[in-house]
Amino acid sequence: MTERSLVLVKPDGFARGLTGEVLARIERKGYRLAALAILTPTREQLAAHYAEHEGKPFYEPLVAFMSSGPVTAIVIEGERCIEGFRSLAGATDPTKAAPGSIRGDFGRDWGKPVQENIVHGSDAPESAAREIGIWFPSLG
Ligand code: RTP
Ligand code: MG
Repeated sequence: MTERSLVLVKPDGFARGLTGEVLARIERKGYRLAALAILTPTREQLAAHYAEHEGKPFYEPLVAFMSSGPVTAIVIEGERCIEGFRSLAGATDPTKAAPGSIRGDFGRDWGKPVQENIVHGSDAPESAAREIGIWFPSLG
């Protein structure tokens, strides 16, 4: 089924100049770019985006990290692109992520209280719709 997914190049990926690399991998895979923006997330956007993690030990460091600088927000489109992008991204823990994946090729543990793992990708059609509404209200 043709889906949309919300991808973020997180502040670590943006600062390291990996936005182009992430976009190239998305395009080489055959997914289409439907929207793209560079912005520094507000606490309100992050509270909405990460509502499911509120109260967890990594929540505050995660919000601090994600608001520390610009991100690239991208809407991608394609058959099963939600699962497909998570496969391109690799495991959450960049030390465990398989080589060949974005996190496996470029991520590692920096000894910080939150995993800095370069990208975010929606994990289900419902969360994709919710997240696209947060980052691109005009597409909602
Ligand atoms: P994402 O939402 O960013 O695509 O990543 P994910 O589904 O693989 O991971 P999730 O469980 O949704 O966690 C969201 C983000 O929080 C940070 N995190 N740090 N210190 C930790 O143990 C820890 N756990 C999660 C990561 O940045 C993760 O991507
Ligand atoms: Mg997640």
